[in-house]
Amino acid sequence: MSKKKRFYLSIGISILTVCLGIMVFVSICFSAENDKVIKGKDGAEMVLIPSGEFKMGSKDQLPSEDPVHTVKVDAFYMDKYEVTNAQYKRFIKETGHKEPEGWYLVNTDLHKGYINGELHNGLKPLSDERFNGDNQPVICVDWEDAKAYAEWAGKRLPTGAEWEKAARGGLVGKVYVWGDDPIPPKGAGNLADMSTKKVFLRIDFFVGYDDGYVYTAPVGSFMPNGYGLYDMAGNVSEWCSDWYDSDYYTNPPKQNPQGPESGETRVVRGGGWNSFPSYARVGFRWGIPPNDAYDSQGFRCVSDIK
Ligand SMILES: [Ca+2]
Ligand SMILES: [Ca+2]
Repeated sequence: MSKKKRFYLSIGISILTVCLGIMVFVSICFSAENDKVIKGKDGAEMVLIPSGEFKMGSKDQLPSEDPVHTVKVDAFYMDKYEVTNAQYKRFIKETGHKEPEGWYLVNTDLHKGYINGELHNGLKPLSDERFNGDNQPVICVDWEDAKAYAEWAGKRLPTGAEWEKAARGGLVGKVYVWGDDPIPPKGAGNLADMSTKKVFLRIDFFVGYDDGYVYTAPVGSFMPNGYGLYDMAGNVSEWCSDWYDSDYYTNPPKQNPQGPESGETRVVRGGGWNSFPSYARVGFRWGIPPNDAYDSQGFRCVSDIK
């Protein structure tokens, strides 16, 4: 082979190698991009929440949120939206699981002031037109219902730490998922707002904010957070897997905390359509007995990286 031919051959091989390298790089990038969103067995879109440390808890709020501490959480997938009526109906159809039936505590401090002559005792969420749209979140599911759904879908409920990392969406030290502003920006979420106030006259609500929904809104109606998750503040509050202990943050595990070994109530996060504004704070956590069900209570699922 002449010197000239060898020269052109080596140029050709170099170009081919570079092209192959670019193709491999692009294909890796696309595959990583595709893996950021998957579909669960129940058809729900799930987004990748990356592994890493985050600051859990709130400063200058309630003792149960204090102290702010660093927690590392492994990567996981989380449902982009709260579980909907349509998804829950399919679960009922395929498993024979009982339909949710609502009831409402009227004489506790927690709910005092919410009632405007309207009791939700015996509410049938799947036939009540205020709540039964296919894309509205399922309500009145207790913790056992939520766990059973998650298992049917090949998923699980999030830990409190997973929920909070996901809800913060990469923001650090903020009071709400939208930032620190006590008046939520337009489209922040379905919260106890001026629309709710028109029906529930004594409700404690976000003054100066109107999202247009008295009850639950179709999931995904408002803006997503930094991880592409919807309704992490409001619409329905969400069950987590942990037992609740108000002192848990005094000595929490630094990596993938699972909550206390035992307890009487399970952790609930995020606040719902009728919650006190403080319940919508991203660091706020509280506990509800696992067999209680409310008209502002729902859930979403997570799954591990396979
Ligand atoms: Ca609202
Ligand atoms: Ca929610």
